[in-house]
Amino acid sequence: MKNLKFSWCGVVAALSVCLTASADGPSLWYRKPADGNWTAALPVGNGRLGAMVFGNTSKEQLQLNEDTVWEGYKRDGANPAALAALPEIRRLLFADKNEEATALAGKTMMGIPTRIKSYQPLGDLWLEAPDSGAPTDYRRELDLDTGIASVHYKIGDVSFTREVFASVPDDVIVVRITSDKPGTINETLSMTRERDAACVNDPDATNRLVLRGQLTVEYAGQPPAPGMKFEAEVIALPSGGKISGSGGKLVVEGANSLVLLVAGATDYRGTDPDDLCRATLAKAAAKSYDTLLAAQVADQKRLFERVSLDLGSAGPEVEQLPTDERLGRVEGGQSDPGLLATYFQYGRYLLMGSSRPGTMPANLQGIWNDQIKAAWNSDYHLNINIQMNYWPAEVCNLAECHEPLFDLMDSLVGPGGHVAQVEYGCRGWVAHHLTDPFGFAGPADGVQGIWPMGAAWLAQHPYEHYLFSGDKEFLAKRAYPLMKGAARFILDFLVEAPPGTPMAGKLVTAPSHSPENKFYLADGKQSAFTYGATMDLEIIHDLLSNCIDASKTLNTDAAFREECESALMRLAPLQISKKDGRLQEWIEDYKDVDPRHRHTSHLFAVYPGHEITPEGTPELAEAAKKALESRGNGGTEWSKPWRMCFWARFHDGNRAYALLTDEASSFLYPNLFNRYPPFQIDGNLASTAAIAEMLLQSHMNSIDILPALPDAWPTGSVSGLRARGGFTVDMQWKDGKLAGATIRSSLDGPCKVRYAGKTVEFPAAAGKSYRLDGNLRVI
Ligand code: FUC
Repeated sequence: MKNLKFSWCGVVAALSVCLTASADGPSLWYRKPADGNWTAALPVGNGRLGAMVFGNTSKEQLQLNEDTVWEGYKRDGANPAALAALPEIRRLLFADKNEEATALAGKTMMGIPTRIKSYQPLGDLWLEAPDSGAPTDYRRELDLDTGIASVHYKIGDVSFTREVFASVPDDVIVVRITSDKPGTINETLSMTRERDAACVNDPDATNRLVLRGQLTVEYAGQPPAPGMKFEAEVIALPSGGKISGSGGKLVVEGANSLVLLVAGATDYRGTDPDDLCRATLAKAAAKSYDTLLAAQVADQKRLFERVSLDLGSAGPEVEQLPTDERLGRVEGGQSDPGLLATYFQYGRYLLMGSSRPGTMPANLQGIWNDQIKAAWNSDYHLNINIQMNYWPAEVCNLAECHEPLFDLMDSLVGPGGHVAQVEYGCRGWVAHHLTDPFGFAGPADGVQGIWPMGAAWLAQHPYEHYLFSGDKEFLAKRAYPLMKGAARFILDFLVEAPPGTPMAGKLVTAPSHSPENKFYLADGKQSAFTYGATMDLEIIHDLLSNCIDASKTLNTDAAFREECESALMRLAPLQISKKDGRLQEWIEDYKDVDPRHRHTSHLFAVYPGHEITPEGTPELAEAAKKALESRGNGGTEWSKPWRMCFWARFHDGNRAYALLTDEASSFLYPNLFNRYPPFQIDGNLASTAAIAEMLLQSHMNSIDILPALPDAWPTGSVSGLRARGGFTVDMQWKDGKLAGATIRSSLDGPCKVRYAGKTVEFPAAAGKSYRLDGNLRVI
């Protein structure tokens, strides 16, 4: 048996302690361990591999995730009974026979299987030190700027430091334990998983542990089938002392320091997970800790430091408090702009940690999940949640983190095309309200899942990616084909509302839902199933307009463009209620079952769309505002940031801020994860997007500076936000007024800037910066 080799450099290792001992940039920190509370543990992630670090001193837990550990196998879900039933379902819906339509659709249209399965944890890594007394001087921290979670404490007169990071460049989780007295590190390592895996010692290497397993897939009504094979491997690299291994454990005794490298993999992409883990670990183990650390820190800073935010301070005393105590103050109604700025940056950190080029997209919990059957399967929900996850990607200068979403879309084109044909007789590709990594594109989770707008909404994302970057090659090769396929489905799917209905002769969707809300029909019966829900019309307006613009930019597809134009002209118009002036959620003025429902789907056209704006469509904007008012300030952890975005688009920073304080005071766990409950990452990520939207907007062919600055942030600055058209914007403000802004352009083209009723326009050149004063004079 041999130990895997690891090169060590004490000098640079000492330097690394300095790097992480106390964070200069935004960080979360605590005076106590997470104590078994998963939502107090601190997340690290490289987009693919993640760990929740509990910070316990005698029995440390790293709860591990790998982003392809999912129960399931390839299935698109198409139901062959759907197509024959579709005309009758439509007829029933147009005749107000919603109950009968629901029953028939439930029998014929639901995906096979009718539900998807859960994303699951990889396992747990445990580090047990002999209990030699209570720790003192305890501090644990997550430095967002370096991505390092650290724990510092003393036992007696020995100081211990543990550092953990998930490296993108080396694709491993790295743990290092050091102390200030030689020979004091004693740890017993093991790995466990609730089911389907066992931990063994590697017969070829004394210092390697392997947690190996395979899932069983149990779709309802199907025989159990073998599922994903997965593996987590750890190698222990002590300096000094001795190491031994048996019974699925490694024992390190009397070491001066200890480095652990953790790899994780599945056979999702067809490669044996054991081969993947070994190859990754061999490469990482050939590097010194300081080389791994330096690569990690450089990579993290490269993305993270693109944006900085200062919203003011509650004073040095508050700034020095641990994160949970600051959260406690906010929960008690006190303001803390510094904590809100950290919360903003934490959203960027979480997106960086759960979505990097080549990984799966961020699911409902990013990549961090400790449950075998997670809430909503920790899946990809396409009727709001995954889109929210990506709202901060462009504006908050993390455009490359957007890429996994486009990969997911690519993977759905084939299965979604099959479902489009089999269920609807349409060309193009469709997705419904949720999906998984196995190409599931059919309706799931009951009739509310018959919402064939998933692809159409997703298609907004690659186009936005293009609008921010101006990358025409991306538009031609990736974005436009995805958009065109989604639009192709919609063009085939739209039907003329029949005579006798209020929109007779206009194009509508049928069947349709306004996610996941219900209304009363004239006969007093409730329904969620409908035709032509407002959100469908708004998504379609967005998609077809984007296709028209993109085809012009690319100078292609004149015939398809005309088809889009003609469908847009014939699309049923948005409706304002004659009863109360609200933008209607449904094509007919139905009464809501729950007027305070958590979804605000009919306001898609305000955000993330922009068909409705106070300047461009004042009447609709007024109606949308009334609809928003009547929805109230309640809702779930993700409802509020969406509402923040609406208020930002309505230029009401104080209303947006009120919701933000509500979110921070009532919907955060100690580790600042958003609390549904349980944890859902969409609220974190959408809050980050909403804060950005309060400071900068660019959906009106202009850069709108401080469009919704709340009174609570009179003085502050932000740098590095992105605006559509290839711009990066820095701004400073004082006493509630713009002090100055710098706009950097990466493209040649016109630049129009607006602030407080003033407008300036100038031709911008690629690579040039423009400095503006508080009156928008270019200086
Ligand atoms: C949507 C929401 C729920 C929840 C789920 C994951 O269906 O309506 O509130 O967030 O996604």
